[in-house]
Amino acid sequence: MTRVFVYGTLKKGQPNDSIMLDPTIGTVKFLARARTVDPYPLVIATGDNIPFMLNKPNNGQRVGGEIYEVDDEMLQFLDRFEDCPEMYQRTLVQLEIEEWVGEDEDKPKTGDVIESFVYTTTTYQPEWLQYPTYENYDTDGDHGLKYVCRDKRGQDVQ
Ligand code: PCA
Repeated sequence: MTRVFVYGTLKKGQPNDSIMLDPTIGTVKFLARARTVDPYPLVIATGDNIPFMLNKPNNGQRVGGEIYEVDDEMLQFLDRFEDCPEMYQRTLVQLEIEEWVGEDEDKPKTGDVIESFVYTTTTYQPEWLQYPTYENYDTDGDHGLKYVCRDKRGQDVQ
């Protein structure tokens, strides 16, 4: 099992959350809500309004999200879904626990720091560094940049 921190469309209530809830893909356990220890720029970019956490720590804001434990099947699915390593790279990040909901015996406490994988990118356009940054991604936020869901042939599906 592997820990993955999600901060974008995979979070609960966001456009791709059904992936994390689909038992036919793999096994997933929701562990905690958390926030990155270091600030990172979380921007919304491309014509499809895709959220990206840029791999440029100490810029932007501390990013909020959810930590899951996933099996190898789900991890492989997520790597393909996130077009890793071309579009995103799966890197390690330090996270401060806000609320642990997992059942573990010696479960971390609020304020503890743990490490997890996260999909960040280094392959961004330089101008993305000028874009507004967000603490908590929401496709329906005031920014008006709603995520565009497309299938593999580029057709809008919503
Ligand atoms: N999906 C991944 C990375 C950005 C995105 O939309 C996530 O939710 O963490």
